[in-house]
Amino acid sequence: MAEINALIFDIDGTLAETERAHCVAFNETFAEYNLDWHWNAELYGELLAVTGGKERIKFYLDRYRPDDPRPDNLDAFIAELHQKKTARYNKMLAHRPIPLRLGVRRLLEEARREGIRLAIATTTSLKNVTNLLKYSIAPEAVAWFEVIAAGDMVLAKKPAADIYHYALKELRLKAAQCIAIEDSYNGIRAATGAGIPTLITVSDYTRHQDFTGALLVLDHLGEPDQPFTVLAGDAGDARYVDVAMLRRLG
Ligand code: XBP
Ligand code: MG
Repeated sequence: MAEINALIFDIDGTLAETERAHCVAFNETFAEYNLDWHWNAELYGELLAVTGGKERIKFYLDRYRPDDPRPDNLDAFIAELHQKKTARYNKMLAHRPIPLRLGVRRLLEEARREGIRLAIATTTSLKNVTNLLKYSIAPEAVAWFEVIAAGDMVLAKKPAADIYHYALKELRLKAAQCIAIEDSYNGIRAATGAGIPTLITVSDYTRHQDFTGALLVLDHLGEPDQPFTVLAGDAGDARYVDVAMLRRLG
């Protein structure tokens, strides 16, 4: 049995299926600026290979619009677009909260009862995290998380391990004392790159990605009456992820 001191959660795709709302917010912002860019679901799936909204816009321009004229200060223009996108996305979180994925609330609440520390490691912007926690969990849920490592707090986003190194430093824990919960190839590369054992719950966009090195790959965390399906690894007799199961895995 491993002693687990902290659970470090990814946000997008792991806590909630947020990417559809991100995509809508990007497209509405492009329309507001009269840009003839439109990211359909298939293209967005490809663009998710690049984490971080600003980085994703830059990648899109380089890959799909190489001949478009560029404003003088492209980075500043992208930053402005991204700020508008973030504002739109946060309005959506408030007006129509995105439900947590199956088993997330139960596991968070159990971890809190058991004295296991909670942290976030994500590429998305800090405001997106705090508002998701506030509107989708509870007004006070931001305080449940001792460390929120997000967005531009590090230079290199996932799959770089920087955001997980940052979270470990803030938690003052070693990688082996934590478990990361992720949904994507970029996420597992980042977490395991920092040496953190990682559990995967696949999401809408990531089901067919490579999760080599995961402790376990599941369709979701499960509930007592809605067991998970194991996609890779050995979950023993467990039917849903709880603290006892994580201790056995870790
Ligand atoms: C999530 C992301 C984020 C969001 C957009 O990846 O890639 O970029 O799509 O957020 P992960 P911002 O779940 O691996 O952290 O626009 O705020 O960057
Ligand atoms: Mg994710």
